[in-house]
Amino acid sequence: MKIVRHTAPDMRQALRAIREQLGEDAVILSSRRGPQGVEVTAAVDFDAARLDSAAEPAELRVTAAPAFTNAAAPAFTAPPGNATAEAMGNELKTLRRMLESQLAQLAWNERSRRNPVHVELLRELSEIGVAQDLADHLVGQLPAGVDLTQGRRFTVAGLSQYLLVTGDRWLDSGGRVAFIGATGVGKTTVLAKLAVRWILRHGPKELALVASDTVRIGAQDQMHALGQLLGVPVHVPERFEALPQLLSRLNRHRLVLIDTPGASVRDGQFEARLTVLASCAPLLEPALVLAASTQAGALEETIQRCAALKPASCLLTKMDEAASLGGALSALIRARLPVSYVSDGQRVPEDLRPARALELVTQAVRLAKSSGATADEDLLRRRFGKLAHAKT
Ligand SMILES: Nc1nc2c(ncn2[C@@H]2O[C@H](COP(=O)(O)OP(=O)(O)OP(=O)(O)O)[C@@H](O)[C@H]2O)c(=O)[nH]1
Ligand SMILES: [Mg+2]
Repeated sequence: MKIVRHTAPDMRQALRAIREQLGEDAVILSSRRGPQGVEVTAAVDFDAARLDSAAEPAELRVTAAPAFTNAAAPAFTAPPGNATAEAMGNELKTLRRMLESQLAQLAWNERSRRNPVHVELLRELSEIGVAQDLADHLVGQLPAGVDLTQGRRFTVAGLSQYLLVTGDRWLDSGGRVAFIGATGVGKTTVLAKLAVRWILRHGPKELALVASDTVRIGAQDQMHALGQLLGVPVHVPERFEALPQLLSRLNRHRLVLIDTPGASVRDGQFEARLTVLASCAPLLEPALVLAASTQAGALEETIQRCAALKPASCLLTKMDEAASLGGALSALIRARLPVSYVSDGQRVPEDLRPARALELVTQAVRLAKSSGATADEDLLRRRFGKLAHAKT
């Protein structure tokens, strides 16, 4: 392997000099601007075996790390005479990306060789939908020398330890809960399920319902019909902004369930309502309602946009519609947001249960198995190889 470094007034001249010295198979390793122009490091004839060589100077080992084959390497071609600075910039970006990808591949191959159990577990966690940083963290915590079966147990136990749950506390001892979330996620349905269950356990006396959704047509009728059916009062604030005054009058009820209007979390109105809810802080407990069938990225956005409200917990709905659960669980773990209840169907009150961490994680594993999810090998290499490379 031969590595050279050239400084020239501009990239074109540097590349030409490298081609003349190393030939068409030269591979650009890095480039940077300096006081004398552009400094380009290039190499030819990589030798992968040298990567482990301790005798090689550290700096050289680092630059030599991308031992990619010539077939995979970008062919070295001199830029056309009229190439603009932008085109050159783009070419460099492409080269950089290719280089990073090769580094990731190397790191992944090395990891597979040294620790096949870790690699298999990372693959399985990806199939479950667990976020890459969390998967890497879990695998990084494994005791040395565990086999695959033990490793699986450790990662499942680790996931369920990180996943927080609240227990059945609203139905046990009451609370003042406002259900907040995007449109159609199941806010009113979980409210109805909890109301019915409370009555079955404690009777209707100490329960009050608040219908603050004055936005959606039929939302008020829905709440009044529920109140009538259960024999409990339904309170309606004059305007959403009057919610704090209304709540301060409802202090003899042990459980107050507050329905709020759904909206896109990017909607300005949603944000304005969050401000009102935040002003009710000591009078209510905000609970996010998140549909497990929603894409993990969208869940993360909802959690992030509602963070100022400091929700104490969330409810996971539409579990029965979710194709994968790992992404949702990762988002909750990352946000340290405890789950109170999970809903897995439309039936009131049957399809609701208090969240249990191990049960949720086991369900995520089962779902991945039954859907036959397979991790994309190339994606794994890029994700975990990149991460491993970044750590070196
Ligand atoms: N499959 C399934 N459907 C559910 C679940 N929870 C609620 N739904 C259904 O989802 C639809 C919307 O439920 P709602 O409770 O009205 O949702 P919402 O969040 O109050 O909706 P908006 O008030 O319009 O924002 C209804 O058809 C519910 O029956 C669930 O866990 N699984
Ligand atoms: Mg509703």
